[in-house]
Amino acid sequence: MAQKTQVGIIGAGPAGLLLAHMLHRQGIGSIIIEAQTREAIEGTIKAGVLEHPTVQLLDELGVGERMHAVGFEHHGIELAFGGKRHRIDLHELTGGKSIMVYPQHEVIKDLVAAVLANGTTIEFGVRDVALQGIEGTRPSIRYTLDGEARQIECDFIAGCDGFHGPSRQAIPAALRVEHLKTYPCGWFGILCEAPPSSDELIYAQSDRGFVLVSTRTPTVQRMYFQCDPSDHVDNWSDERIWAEFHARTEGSDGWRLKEGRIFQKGIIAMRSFVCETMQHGRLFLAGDAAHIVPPTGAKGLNLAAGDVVLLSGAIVDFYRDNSHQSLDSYSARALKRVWRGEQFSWFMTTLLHDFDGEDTITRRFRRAQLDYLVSSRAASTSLAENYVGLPFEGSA
Ligand code: RFL
Ligand code: PHB
Repeated sequence: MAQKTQVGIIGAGPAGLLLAHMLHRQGIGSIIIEAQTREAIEGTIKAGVLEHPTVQLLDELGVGERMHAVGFEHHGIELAFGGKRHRIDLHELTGGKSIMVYPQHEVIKDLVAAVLANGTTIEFGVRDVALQGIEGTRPSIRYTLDGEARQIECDFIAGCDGFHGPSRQAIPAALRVEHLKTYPCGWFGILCEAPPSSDELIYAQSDRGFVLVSTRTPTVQRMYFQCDPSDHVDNWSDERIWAEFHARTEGSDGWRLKEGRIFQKGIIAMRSFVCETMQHGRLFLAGDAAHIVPPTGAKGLNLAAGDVVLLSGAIVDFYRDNSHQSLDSYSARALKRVWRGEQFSWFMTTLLHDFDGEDTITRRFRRAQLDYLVSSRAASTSLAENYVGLPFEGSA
């Protein structure tokens, strides 16, 4: 079976869904194909923090209602080190900006509902996806659904299929420069039934390694501690997990993390990756398909949103003015914001994690940088403006 549309979108993550919705609002048709089921994408626990520009974008697109109703706007974060907690007042330092703690799977639910409501087709559970003819003017995507061979013929393909998807590989290897850094640590993430331990996120550095205290709802908390990436969740009883969290977070002020029943555990790898270029012929990559960051800066989903703003704008320009100009410069423009987010994520990761075998001078440098960050307004402001998110290109 062959279908025709203007933009064929591979992947119903934040990037693919946002793109379909933005294109629809400009009268441009698309079809999304997704490898997983709707239940799976709406239930996978991932990101928690939305930057100020992402929140604004979701509002502009009319999909921000539930986010404001059940998400939490935070005006600051805390950096904990040397037994003390230090507040970074994001709101004051950035002229009134903030971040939103709202889980990625809730964003996905909002976007899937909006995209289906506007009449866009999402085909879930596809297999054997192959991109064809991207160097010509009429590319196509072949795939199977329930064993039946299918095809989408389109003007453009948007590769929004995450780090492991096939789109990036469709760019000839000789035309791709891939930059990769693997960190010698992972994050052990838990979800637990407990009240919040803090009104704001805590990024804690200690000699035993990093801890992040985040939240989901008034009764569900999200927390992470730095671990060996090759460790296994079965090695960690609930008791051992809590002992590790306490040992890494307790300081001189008597503050103590609140415990609760742990109902989800997982280990996450930490990588920085960028693919240059993000486009080839009629194929355009967006989001994790082209770049990933370690989660310490809370940037991945937000970088995906920035890509989609540029890509949808370029596609709109093409249909409105018959101009290739914005499309041709998509990768170069997108990569500027991507590299900023990549550098910030690396900075936050190396600032807050301890790595085995480090020399003592590196540890002292880290402490000097942390002291500077919390004592200099200039340094705090730089952290704050990156954390709340730099403006998307072309937006205020
Ligand atoms: P996604 O979300 O990976 O979506 C890609 C989609 O493509 C589908 N797919 C295919 N579909 C069809 N055919 C194929 N052959 C396919 N292969 C794959 C997949 O099933 C999937 O549905 O990429 P996208 O849209 O680029 O979005 C990126 C974000 O998901 C990611 O960057 C964030 O989750 C990163 N991240 C965070 N980002 C933030 O902005 N703020 C945060 O606070 C934050 N915290 C995090 C995070 C990621 C984490 N993990 C789990 C890696 C915390 C964690 C723990
Ligand atoms: C989360 O709540 O999952 C979260 C928050 C901040 C980060 C990463 C993840 O930097």
